[in-house]
Amino acid sequence: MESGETLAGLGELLLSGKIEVVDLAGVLGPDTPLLKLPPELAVDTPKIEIHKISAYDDNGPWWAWNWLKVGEHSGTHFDAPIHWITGKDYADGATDTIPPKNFVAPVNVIDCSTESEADHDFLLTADRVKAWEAEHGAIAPGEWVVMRTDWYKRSGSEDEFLNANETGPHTPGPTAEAIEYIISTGAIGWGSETIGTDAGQAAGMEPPFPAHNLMHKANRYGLASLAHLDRLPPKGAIMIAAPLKIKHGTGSPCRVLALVPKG
Ligand code: 23J
Ligand code: MN
Repeated sequence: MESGETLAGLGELLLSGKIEVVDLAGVLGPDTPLLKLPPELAVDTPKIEIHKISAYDDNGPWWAWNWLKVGEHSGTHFDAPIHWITGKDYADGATDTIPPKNFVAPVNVIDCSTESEADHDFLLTADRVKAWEAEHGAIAPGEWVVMRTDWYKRSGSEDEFLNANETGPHTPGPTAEAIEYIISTGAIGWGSETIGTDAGQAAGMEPPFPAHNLMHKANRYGLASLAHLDRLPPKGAIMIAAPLKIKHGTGSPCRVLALVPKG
């Protein structure tokens, strides 16, 4: 393929709508659901605040602008390798040091929506990932793998989204073996529609929080609280997920986009 011609063709397909830009982000604001950790273990990320500086008024007569209070791991967001202790020493593992070529990559979408509706603690296994590959094609090095659960449909209510009871949060996610297998394919990252990349009950897994522990140990990335994965094909979309270039940042809210062939 001649790259200049291919890119010009992409431009035409985008302008004509034959390639659609799908928004995979949720709204970032005071009502965005946030992770709640056991108080004996950890301090939580603070509630998001949007503060007005001016809105065409005495504080700025011709302009409107705000300032934000927002944790790195809020809403639809990117997990960098240094987020976890297992990835802390990667020089190219922070939001400001990850090679930008890794922010644009093909995405594999594993549909677990039926299972996740029937079982809120549904776990994606390595065998299930291999069965998906047998049906749709192999996961290639440098690609993303994301788990479609339709969980984003609950994001209007923090209680429904976190789905916690006296036994903790109940949300779908991957097993440690599934993550190990995904790493072995050379995939660049793992994404989910839930509050984090791990299942609700992942604190009790071995290792605890395997998506975080193992992916970041392998210098791979995470995406959490993705939306609208039901609008993507199993294969064939390109995902753009670029975190803010926060100095030594561990993650960042992210406007994740997908380029999807139409028709
Ligand atoms: C900190 C501690 C545990 C978890 C998380 C953060 C996340 O899910 C996150 O947003 O990276 S599970
Ligand atoms: Mn995170």
